[in-house]
Amino acid sequence: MPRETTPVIEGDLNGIGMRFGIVVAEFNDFITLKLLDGAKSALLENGVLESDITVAKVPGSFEIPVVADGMASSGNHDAVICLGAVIKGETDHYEYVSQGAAEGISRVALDNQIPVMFGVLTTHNVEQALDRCGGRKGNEGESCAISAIKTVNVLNQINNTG
Ligand code: INI
Repeated sequence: MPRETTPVIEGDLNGIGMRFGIVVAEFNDFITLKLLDGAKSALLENGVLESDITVAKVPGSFEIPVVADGMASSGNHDAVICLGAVIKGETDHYEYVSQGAAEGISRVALDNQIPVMFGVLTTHNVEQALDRCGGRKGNEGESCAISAIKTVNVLNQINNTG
């Protein structure tokens, strides 16, 4: 008797025809603009058209979820990529901003049923953030863009639209 194979859905790295929203925080923009460069380059390298990328700037990471929700609910984007840099200071502010951003972003994804990527660095110091926006540890913006394309392709297969 022939063995059945288990169907596995895998998202490939083909972004042709996809539309993306990017929300980027201006706070710590010496980091976040590098995340934005990384995200845009990865989208363009994988077939996304420049005209299919919309960038929205917000003051800080705490404001990312509400604008990501606006983008996600507009129906104009296949996925939203959220970029920010929360760097630990001397007060508890860091905890509230990073928690608000993380919880808000995950809620936006589930409420709208589209991928909303968490590209908000939460680090103890500037050096750790620099390492992750094109330094020794790669570029989190680029990683998010790649993950976004793959996740859209997984969802498209599940919904049979891809
Ligand atoms: N916003 C950031 O994106 N990163 C930070 O490190 C940060 N710190 O440390 O304060 C930060 N604060 C601003 C915050 O996101 C809001 O813009 C502000 O609280 C107004 O809602």
